[in-house]
Amino acid sequence: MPSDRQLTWAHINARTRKQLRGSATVLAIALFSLGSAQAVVIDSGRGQGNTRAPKDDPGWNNIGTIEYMTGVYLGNHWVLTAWHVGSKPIELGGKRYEPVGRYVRTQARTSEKYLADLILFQVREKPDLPPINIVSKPVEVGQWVLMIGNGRDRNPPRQAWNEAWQIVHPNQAVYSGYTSGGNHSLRWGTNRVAAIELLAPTSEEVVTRSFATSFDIALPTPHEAQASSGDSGGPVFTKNEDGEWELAGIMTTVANHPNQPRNLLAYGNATYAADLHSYRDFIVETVKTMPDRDKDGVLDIHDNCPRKKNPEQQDSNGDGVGDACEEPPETENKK
Ligand SMILES: [Ca+2]
Ligand SMILES: [Ca+2]
Ligand SMILES: [Ca+2]
Repeated sequence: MPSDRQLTWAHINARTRKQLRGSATVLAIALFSLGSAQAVVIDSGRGQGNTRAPKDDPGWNNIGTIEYMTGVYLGNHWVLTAWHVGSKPIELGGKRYEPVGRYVRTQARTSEKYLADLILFQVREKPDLPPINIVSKPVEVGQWVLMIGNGRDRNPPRQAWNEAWQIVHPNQAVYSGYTSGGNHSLRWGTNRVAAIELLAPTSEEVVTRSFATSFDIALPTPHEAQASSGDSGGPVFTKNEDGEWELAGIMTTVANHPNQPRNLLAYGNATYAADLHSYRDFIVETVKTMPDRDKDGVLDIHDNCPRKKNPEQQDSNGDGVGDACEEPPETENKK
């Protein structure tokens, strides 16, 4: 799965284009290119903070790292992340949780024709964490969000660039922002919803109902945030009318300025998040289930070969992988 595919503006459908252009906060951007969400970078301080749970915590402990990307533990063994992140081991609170079988996972659909960049998979061992609630109402433009991701750290000094992305004096800046560093940290930041009801295509088959935030230099939120490399799969939380946190989005893609180098984060960049309200029923229903996909009477989370019937669970070499799932001897495998 290409995790940092670049898409051109031409891929973005007409509706997205119109809405983004019509949105005040992103009006300044004439053209975008879309790429995978790369880390939460924040505008505040030296950009190195917010690596511990915020005081008003939406569920920090439920956010884990998947390789260098991000996922959310929802409850009942289920993890939600971006489809392009994949079902892989997730580290939560320093502990690694193995997914149930590589191919035991469920991808959300946008329509009959299109899949969404969202998957749910189960981990074998159950983390001792509270469940996370999915938004019950669609997000609105201007609504505050808190986003968490394992993105790259940014370097402290603000830079100014010309159209060709060369460093210039701030007086001559066409763009300004930051360079990203080499380290990844789980970090939270804040922003506001800039556009809603977007359709974000990341391939011919994958189109995700999304909302977007914009990395603003004017009137920023206190920890103005933009996704960077590694934030894919990270959560975007909002508060409901009762003041309770709900999970509203999963970060999937970023929109950059034309020809923007990948290691730069510029004001006016946008973060796209899958709009979970659109996929709510699917997610809520899935999280209630404890599947036994091969119907051999052994639940996926216990099955040592979850896609093949092996009710006896035989495992001759005791490596946790059932005989039914062991690779055939190499001699038979050669082509
Ligand atoms: Ca089974
Ligand atoms: Ca089985
Ligand atoms: Ca075995």
